[in-house]
Amino acid sequence: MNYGNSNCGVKKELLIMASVVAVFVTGGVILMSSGLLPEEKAKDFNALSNITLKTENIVIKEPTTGDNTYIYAINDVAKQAWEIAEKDSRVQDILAQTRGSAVTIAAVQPTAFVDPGGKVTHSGAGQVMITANWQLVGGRPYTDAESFTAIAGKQGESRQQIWNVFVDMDRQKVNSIANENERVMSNTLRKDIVYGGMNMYMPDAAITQAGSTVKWINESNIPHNVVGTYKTESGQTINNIDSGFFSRNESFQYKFAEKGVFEYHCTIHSEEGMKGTIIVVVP
Ligand SMILES: [Cu+2]
Repeated sequence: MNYGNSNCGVKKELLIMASVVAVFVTGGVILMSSGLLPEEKAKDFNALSNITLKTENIVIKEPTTGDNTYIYAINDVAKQAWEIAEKDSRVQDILAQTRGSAVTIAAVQPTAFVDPGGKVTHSGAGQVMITANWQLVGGRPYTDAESFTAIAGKQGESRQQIWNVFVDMDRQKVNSIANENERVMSNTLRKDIVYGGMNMYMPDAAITQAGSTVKWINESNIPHNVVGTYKTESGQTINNIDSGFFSRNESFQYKFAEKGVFEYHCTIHSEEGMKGTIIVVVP
């Protein structure tokens, strides 16, 4: 699992945002020292330019053998939202129901803000997304990566179920849980082809031979990307791969020259578990 990267992606965006905020703050300070009348100062005052987002991307649980659940929070207040949610019996029922699937739990709200004095503020609304992903090949659960050759020609089915858990941070309880319609993507599997849909890759893991070119095809109406690190057998990083975003019917391809493992995700849908693995073996 290479979720470290997905978090880095988010951090990078926030870093850019923080720099933009920093520029605004600096601008404000210059205005204040330029001898403007109080009314003029007030006109230029923008509360939003004085705060910055606080994000830590805390990993709460990494997937282990026998429990493919990944839990993370975007900051320590969102982490508390998860701690409240996990005590709720309805949430516990969902987790019992999704056992055996790849589950991603993302505590995405509240957003925390830091003012120039270092004070952290946040809203009282917490949100935790629970996403379960599972795939079938030829009608059977697809749990271990198989070679593209073995699965080619068979019917692949990728299913995704999402629950949004809304948490009242002040009252320390779950307010409501919204269950989205199950998403299904199905297609005939092909050698060295990975389908990208809403919001999953199929097959999510597959084995190819060194020297092969694997192609990702976007079959959904929204853009996706393929971002990750391709590591050789020795663990040496040989390439950071970033496809850029590609839209419906567009594709991205990459030639895997050496034995190794490529773990990747879509940066905008990783919280929904949109990730995959390509295992490269020597013929
Ligand atoms: Cu995506």
